[in-house]
Amino acid sequence: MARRKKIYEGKAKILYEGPDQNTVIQYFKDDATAFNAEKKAEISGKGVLNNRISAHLMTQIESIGIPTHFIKQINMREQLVRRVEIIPLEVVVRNVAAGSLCKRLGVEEGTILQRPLVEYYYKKDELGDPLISEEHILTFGWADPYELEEMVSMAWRVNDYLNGLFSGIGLRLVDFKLEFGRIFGEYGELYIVLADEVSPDNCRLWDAKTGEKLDKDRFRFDLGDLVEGYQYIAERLGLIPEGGIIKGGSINEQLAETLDQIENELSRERKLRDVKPKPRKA
Ligand code: AIR
Ligand code: ASP
Repeated sequence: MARRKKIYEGKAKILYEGPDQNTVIQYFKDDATAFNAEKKAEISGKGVLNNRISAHLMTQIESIGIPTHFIKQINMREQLVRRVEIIPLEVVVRNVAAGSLCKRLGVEEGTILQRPLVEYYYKKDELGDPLISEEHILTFGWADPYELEEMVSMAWRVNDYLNGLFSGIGLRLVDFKLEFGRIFGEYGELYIVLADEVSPDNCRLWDAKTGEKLDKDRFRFDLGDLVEGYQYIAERLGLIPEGGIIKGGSINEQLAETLDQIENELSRERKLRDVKPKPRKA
């Protein structure tokens, strides 16, 4: 552990060098931040739950043919991922109006959108991740037209897939944020893969029946215990038993590790898909 070289530390995760130059270890911290880190807290167990939920959702997404950076979960807090060059954009998909959309445009929270809305934000903490248009992305070269098309089509597919997955377990996928990365192949060919994490830190999830908010909005707006909401999501996904693995801030480590092992066995059988070269249009 001590010899590991830190590559980058973000608000919720740390990246360490992986066992080879094409991989990275992604460590999930317990830190929670909101409003560009104006609000901060350490929430015991958050990292463990996000690691687990994200590992599961990434594996599911990969299984429908969408390439991701995810390789495998290593332990309670860490996963092995492919080393990518992060595209400095946040791609947000919305099905129901909430959050900054309501604030910016005066739309009532809960309004069902006529069609999923895709938005882009420039990933730049100093500027508070501002909303941008396709024109900005192309003008400043943050992504080229091919990459943009690829990201949007992947975002739509992820949305369709996750909508079905969550509605099947009584949850409503309101919106979410994705990040993408570039991988360069042996011959300089380019692949765009889903990167970062897919977890309740980045998704708004409401209980379909009661409308209860189960995601990071609990922390942002003091709506209730964050771990309780995340555990509920993990329970519904079948990742942890009813009653959870975290009680009063302490984690049942033995149980968590056994569950990780089971999940890893399953994911070995699911066989991750190789990222196949996709020739760039000339
Ligand atoms: N998001 C955006 N920036 C950081 C995050 N996590 C996610 C939120 C929400 C969606 O993107 O978690 O699911 C839209 O956020 P907002 O604040 O623009 O309404
Ligand atoms: N995590 C981000 C921040 O600290 C945004 C958010 O999730 O609200 O600003």
